Amino acid sequence: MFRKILIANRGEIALRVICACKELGIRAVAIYSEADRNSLHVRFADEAICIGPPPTAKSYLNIPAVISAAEIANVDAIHPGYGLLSENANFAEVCETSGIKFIGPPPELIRLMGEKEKARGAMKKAGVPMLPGSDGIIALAEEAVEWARTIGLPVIIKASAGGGGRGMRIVRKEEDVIPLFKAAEAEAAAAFGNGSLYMEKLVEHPRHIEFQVLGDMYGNVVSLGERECSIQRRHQKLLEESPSTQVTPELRERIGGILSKTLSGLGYTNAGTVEFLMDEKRDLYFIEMNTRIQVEHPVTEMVTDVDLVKSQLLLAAGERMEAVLNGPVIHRGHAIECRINAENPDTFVPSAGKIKTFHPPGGTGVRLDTAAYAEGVIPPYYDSLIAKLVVRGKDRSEAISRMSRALDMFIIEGIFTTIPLHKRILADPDFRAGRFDTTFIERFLAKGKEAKA
Ligand code: MV4
Repeated sequence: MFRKILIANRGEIALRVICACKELGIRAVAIYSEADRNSLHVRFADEAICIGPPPTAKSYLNIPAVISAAEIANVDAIHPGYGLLSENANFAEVCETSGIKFIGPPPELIRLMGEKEKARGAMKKAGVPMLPGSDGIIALAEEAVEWARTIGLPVIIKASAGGGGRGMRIVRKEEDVIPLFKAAEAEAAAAFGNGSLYMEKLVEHPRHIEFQVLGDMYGNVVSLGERECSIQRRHQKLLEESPSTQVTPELRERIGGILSKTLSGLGYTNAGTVEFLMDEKRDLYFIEMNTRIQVEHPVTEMVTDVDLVKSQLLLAAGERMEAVLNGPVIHRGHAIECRINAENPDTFVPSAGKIKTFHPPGGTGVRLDTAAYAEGVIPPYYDSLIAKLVVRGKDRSEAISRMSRALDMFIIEGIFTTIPLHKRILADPDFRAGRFDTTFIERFLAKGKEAKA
């Protein structure tokens, strides 16, 4: 097992990794920017090293600074958390060449899954259900017209280097293919330094459902079931749950089986998330794979009782899957996570500053992952996620009641938070009935505006 690891992250996820280290008897080294001197990840780590000024480009994203800290602290491994350097294949490669284990899949797999159209090709070849689409990159706008005819309108043009919806265009009319292709190409080139595009059949009103996987170094890959992530605004998830009301045990088994076989064949190791769209016929189609631990991993932990971050550390150290999991993966009850952001709940404008009052909710079935505290300061430089409120109940109805009361008992004063928005979502009749897809939040917010006007 590792003796000491460096955590190349901040905020709640850095604390989450520290929890796993403490329980496994591993020493944790924090890195921090000048804005994070008083952060809890610095306080709870065994050692902490300041790596630079507040902007991420000069601190948490500065690979030479992170590697130097790892070398000075003499760590065995680096956990990248999510965001920041977590899906940077070059960083993973630099770690390995410096003799430091990168806690994640091999760099080649990070690179493969980062090229969305290559990931699609690899997963399709192995039998993962796929939407009709272009075979590979479309080099010219004229070829895009041919593909749109073959696939059938409406289609969606996507950036191969993409993510977060940038470089994406929906096309409904043939005459729009060329101009929208050119617009997507320019946007992708500007955003990612790579204008490569591919095309897929458009799924109208999709649900976003993702599967959690874990792999060991001996070819064993297991699926831990799905998370329903359709409640999103501008590609930022607001609330996630598990299980999905739309996934039957049979579907969960079938997709899980396909994923373990496919990812084992690709040599996948450590934690990963496979994203699918579900259409109105309840069929699932692969869209992309994330090679990191995700923000919403606690909902899977709550229903499976598997500690995913501990599992990451054990698997990266070479433990076998059967030693990491305590028997077969069982799904019990229902979990919901609300992402609490330091934002105005009506305008979504970030709200940095000092927290004056902080009262965390507790009680049966309630988990709070946060690095926030009373008198603590939320700096303006980073992601606005400040807490993840997660509940488990015996069923979806109990989880919803429990989340509502936990939100009522969560007090944060001094900054704006999205707590009031979550209270309203939990009270929505369509949400409560499980009647929603990725277009839910837009209608929900429009209703709210009308009510106020
Ligand atoms: C799609 C789609 C419909 N059809 N692909 C958006 C981000 C990117 N990761 C994938 N996305 C989508 N891909 C096909 N073929 C609709 C979306 C989409 C979406 C997906 C998941 C969650 C929220 C979304 C919001 C708008 C569009």
